[in-house]
Amino acid sequence: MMDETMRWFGPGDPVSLRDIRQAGCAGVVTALHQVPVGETWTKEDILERKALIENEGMTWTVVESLPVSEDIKRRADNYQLHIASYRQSLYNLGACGIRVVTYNFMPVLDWLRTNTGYLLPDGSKALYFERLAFVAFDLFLLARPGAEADYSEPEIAAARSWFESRTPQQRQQLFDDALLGLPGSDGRFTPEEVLGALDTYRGIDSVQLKANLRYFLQQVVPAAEEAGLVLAIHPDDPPYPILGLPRIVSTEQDLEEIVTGVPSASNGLCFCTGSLGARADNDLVGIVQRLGSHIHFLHLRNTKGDGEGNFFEADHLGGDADMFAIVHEIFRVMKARAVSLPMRPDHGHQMLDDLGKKTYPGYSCIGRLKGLAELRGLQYAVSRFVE
Ligand code: DNO
Repeated sequence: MMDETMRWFGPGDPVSLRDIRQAGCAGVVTALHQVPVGETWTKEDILERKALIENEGMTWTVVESLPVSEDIKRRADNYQLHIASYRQSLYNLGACGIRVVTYNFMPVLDWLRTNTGYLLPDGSKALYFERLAFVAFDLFLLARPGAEADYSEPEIAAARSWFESRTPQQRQQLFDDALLGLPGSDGRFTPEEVLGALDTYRGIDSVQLKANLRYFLQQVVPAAEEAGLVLAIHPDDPPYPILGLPRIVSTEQDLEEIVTGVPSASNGLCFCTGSLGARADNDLVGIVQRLGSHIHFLHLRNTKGDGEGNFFEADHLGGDADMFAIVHEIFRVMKARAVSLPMRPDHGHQMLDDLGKKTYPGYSCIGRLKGLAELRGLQYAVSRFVE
């Protein structure tokens, strides 16, 4: 069976470890969000977090994320210092018994949605990416210099009328949702901060960013090997360039280049069906078939797109991804490798009692519990007949 886990944002998370335990999880996915990016995670801090989890009868199965600093991604300023810290954090995590570390290499912003409270017909709420809202955000709220060049004339006109039909509150909501801080922090970016950060990527195209990722991996993969743990890179979300920034972990080819570029059992992938699945040209089942030996962590969720760049987060077994076929293929991989891969139900709808609670967008308890229960049923069924 897959190893069922849930993400926990630490002691400040309104979802408690007890909740996660009651959802039936044996494992927890968490990070030391309080440590500034670029600094070392000490053994003391790691052990303290580990003890909290173990006291609730679970294990700390995966670190998500050990964040990669912007300096490292740009290979500038303090990148060497940050890489040294990263290596040390890996040694410390390994010494404390952690075996899987997830990270991403998305410049400036992690995942991005234009609406974190998209109302579904039954009154529950989902995360939504609306193309026109995003274009309007880029052109009229962020007012990114040169942004017009990224869109066609009809698209700009449509975004303008979309924007003009919004109330000031709706515009503010779009702004807040799109610039939501990185997961695990309450911080929100200001437009000036974002524009300033975007500016630091001037001259860094996808070729350069790929070279920077490769350099980073050459530096940290040997440390991961020595520490006895595996790295799992998370794909871009959404999986294409945004705000003029390159994104290089979006397609099967990107994933393949990453694992073959620095070959090592410790240089692996986090297979996120929701992120990769937002691109119709990503063959999710095929990716598991062809790259399954490199997958160390699974994020299972589903998106529903309309073919025009808009998508919302659907039920875990609904949406565009064939979750049955994916889970079936994952079971084949686990059997061939004789491993149990950690998985978490990624995101969930805000529903029932959670509608009145403030939780991290996508990370309310009940929606994830529902997703996990559905995925659990699916995996029980699949495990009976996988050959
Ligand atoms: C979104 C998450 C991502 C993921 C990071 C990994 O909900 O899946 O934020 O944690 O990209 O580094």
